[in-house]
Amino acid sequence: MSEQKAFNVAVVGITGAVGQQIIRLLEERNFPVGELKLLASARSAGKKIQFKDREITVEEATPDSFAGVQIAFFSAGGDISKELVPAAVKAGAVCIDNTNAFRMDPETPLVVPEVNIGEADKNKGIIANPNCSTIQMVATLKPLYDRYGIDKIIVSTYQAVSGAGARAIEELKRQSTEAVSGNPVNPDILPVSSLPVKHQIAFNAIPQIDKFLDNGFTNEEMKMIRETKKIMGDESLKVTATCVRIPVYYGHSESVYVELKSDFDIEEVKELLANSPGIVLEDEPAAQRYPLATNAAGKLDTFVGRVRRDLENPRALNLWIVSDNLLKGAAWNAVQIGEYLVQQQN
Ligand code: NAP
Ligand code: 3JN
Repeated sequence: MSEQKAFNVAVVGITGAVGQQIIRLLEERNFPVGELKLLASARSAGKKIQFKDREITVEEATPDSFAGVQIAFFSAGGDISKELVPAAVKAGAVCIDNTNAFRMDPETPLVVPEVNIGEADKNKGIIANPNCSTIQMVATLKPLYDRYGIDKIIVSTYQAVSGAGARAIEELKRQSTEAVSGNPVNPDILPVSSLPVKHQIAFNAIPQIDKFLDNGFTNEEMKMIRETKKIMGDESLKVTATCVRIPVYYGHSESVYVELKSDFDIEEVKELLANSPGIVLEDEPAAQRYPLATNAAGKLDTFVGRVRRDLENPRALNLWIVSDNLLKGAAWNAVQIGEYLVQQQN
């Protein structure tokens, strides 16, 4: 970003997988940071973190942490957001919240910049960042929604372990070594839920992300269903989801079947996707070129390929969508919203 008025910024959850990406992006994007508060739990208080030429000491996040803060990024879990976001708003900050705490609150905009950045203008101090799996799907489907209308979406996800935090990344490393060396594999973290039952993630696929709800869907699946409707501003949209954890470190992949409301030309669909902001079309079956988590990791864009008309329903498409879950799925979407706020005030 070019030189602009500086903003006092706080990052809550700075020591986590998402918080680390947020600070890296603030640095790389030359976000106009004035004072910077780096906050985490009491366990991390006193740790030193480098931001550009400053060495900043991590402080425990408390309701008193936000005096003078103008923009606060939250990624320390829903309970911390429920407790501290209201205090930050009271202190005058606009909070960009990566958690589930306020996403479905009718007063809180749920924003994916490529889809509905204008909603951010309606904020009353909180802007919610959607779930990672939702973000990459709606960012890709929005141009199709605008051009053809969408009736139904059926999505199956293949989600990286980093979506479950820094400890889940370590778990996959440890289990992979245990399995390859022929030792017993000891599951400890996944699936994340309050039950003590854990499953092996190395060389496996776990069809559960987050806890089960009474309707048989998991919380992650219900987030995708509800958030997609809210972001698209269309409660009539039919959405169903199956969310699966796979042994990949970074990058969520999604197989998406989408029924459009009008006829389409498949080449026009590809052109539309290729020309959409934040979307990269990678679709050359003859060259075996399509999106891969290993290629998407570390990138800000969302990648789409395997674009093909359904054989049974001529108004339906099948797509393969991949993005870095910690970047576009969390930190980058949040920093993009931050950049928009900065732009609006300059
Ligand atoms: P993580 O790697 O486990 O990091 C958790 C962070 O929260 C750490 O900085 C931790 O600080 C901090 N924290 C924990 N308890 C705290 C407390 N009592 N007070 C203040 N800070 C506390 O998890 P992550 O992957 O970064 O995810 C963090 C949160 O971001 C998730 O819970 C979720 O709500 C959100 N998230 C959103 C998406 C998305 O799809 N948009 C994706 C992933 C995560 P310590 O190091 O001091 O414990
Ligand atoms: O597991 C994943 O791949 C994504 C996880 C996201 C997540 C993890 C813990 C809490 C969320 C989220 O952003 O939906 C939350 C939350 O809702 O706060």
